[in-house]
Amino acid sequence: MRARQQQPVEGGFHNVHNIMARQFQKFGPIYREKLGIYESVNIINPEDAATLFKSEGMFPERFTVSPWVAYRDHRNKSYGVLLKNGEAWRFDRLILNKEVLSPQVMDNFVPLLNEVGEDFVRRVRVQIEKSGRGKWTADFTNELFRFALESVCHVLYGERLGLLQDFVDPEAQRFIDAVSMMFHTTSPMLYIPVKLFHWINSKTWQDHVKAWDVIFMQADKCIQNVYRDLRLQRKSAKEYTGILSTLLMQDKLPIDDIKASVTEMMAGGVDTTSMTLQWAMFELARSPGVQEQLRTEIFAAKQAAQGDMLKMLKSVKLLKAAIKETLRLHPVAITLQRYTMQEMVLQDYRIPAKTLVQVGIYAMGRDPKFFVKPEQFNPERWLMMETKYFKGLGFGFGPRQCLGRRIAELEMQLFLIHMLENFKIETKRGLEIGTKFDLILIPDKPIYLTLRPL
Ligand code: HEM
Ligand code: 2DC
Repeated sequence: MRARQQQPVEGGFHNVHNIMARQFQKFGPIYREKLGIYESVNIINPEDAATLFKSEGMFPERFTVSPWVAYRDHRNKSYGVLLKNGEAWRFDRLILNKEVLSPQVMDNFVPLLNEVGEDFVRRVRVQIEKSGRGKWTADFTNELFRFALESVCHVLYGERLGLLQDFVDPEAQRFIDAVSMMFHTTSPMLYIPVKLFHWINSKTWQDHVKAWDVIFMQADKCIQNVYRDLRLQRKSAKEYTGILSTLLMQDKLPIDDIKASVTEMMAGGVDTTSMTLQWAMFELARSPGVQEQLRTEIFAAKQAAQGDMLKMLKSVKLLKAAIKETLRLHPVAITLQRYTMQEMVLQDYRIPAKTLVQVGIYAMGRDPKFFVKPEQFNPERWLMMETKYFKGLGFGFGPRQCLGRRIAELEMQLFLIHMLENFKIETKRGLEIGTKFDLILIPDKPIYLTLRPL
């Protein structure tokens, strides 16, 4: 009997998030763990996360995903901010922050991302029309990959790839598949010296290299296009022409460093927002009441803003809370990690300097100690909660937090605004979807959703 019954917490690699949640139940809010050749101290309390992040200093370092570094060394490519550390990281990061994360540039992104959101709605309408059944039922994974890549490329390059049309450039689809393959082949090599895989020339390492090769080749094509247009002065100096061309014109960063970070952003912008949006739609389909509340808020905000999208975005509090709530239950990253800079005390334990500490944000988000009725999808909790102190950590924290955070947030807000304005999102009742660790956390089976015009 045991062999047939799938135990809720078992089965190694793809299940590390549940294993970690169980360890916290077993050992309490702090425990030590050996991960292959690495050791880490794992914590779950928001207060401990606060202690950790408040002492992180000017050059925070997270766990190094060594296969990603190994690929760049193998091909002799520069590291972007994702993989740099110390002074070199900070130098690049401060320049990038200005163009990617600062509030001043958000206004430039809104029209670009809005256009992509509107095109997605148009595409859904066409599909509904084609179906002849007044609705569209599908696994939206690839549709959302295309939406996310189209979005991030529009802000990076100031250009459309046309991924929401019927005919999609096979090269763009190859890029999308390569990013998923890159994540998928990372996890088996995560805690083992990559050199081992290298030496035995394992299939995993080969596939990993092939995936990054496709990613870098495609990104390079996009970058060259923008570079050429800039030299030929094809674009007027007035309009906003995207992150890359701004960085190129500034000439503060060497071109290889610009390329490295832009490639990381292009790759980092696909599976992250798309999976989060898929989870958000799934949760909204399961909570029609919440879905209707959001719709009401959106219609009211639209009325008040009179077509001014920037203004509208300022008054959709519940929608923003819904995205936070989605990331609480379905974070992209299972943990946040930092190497301690100085010695510190967590839960009465003395943690030496240079220790790898992981904040289990997946486990935290599902623990009743920190969230009342954690299993419930309840965006309002973020508007009422007595303390949100170090609980909303989906994008990380501090100077090393997600560089794409503001792009991701805007992209997801605009997507959901347009979708909820136009369609009802439905799913089969009682459908349970689990989570799978594939370096990032993703659904463990396809999610079928139905979109129906309002
Ligand atoms: C880093 C989450 C979307 C680019 C991170 C980190 C997290 C994260 C947790 C680590 C932060 C830390 O250690 O404190 C997410 C989530 C996303 C998302 C939940 C969407 C829902 C994006 C997008 C881009 C991006 C759209 C590209 C535009 C990056 C980069 C880093 C990073 C470059 C490394 C930054 C550094 O080391 O300085 N992300 N991310 N992410 N993310 Fe995102
Ligand atoms: C994976 O134990 C599990 O945003 C490890 O857009 C610890 C770890 C370290 C770094 C994390 C990684 C985990 C998950 C994926 C993250 C990554 C930092 C950035 C990356 C969270 C939790 C991600 C997805 C970036 C990826 C950009 C890349 C495609 C160029």
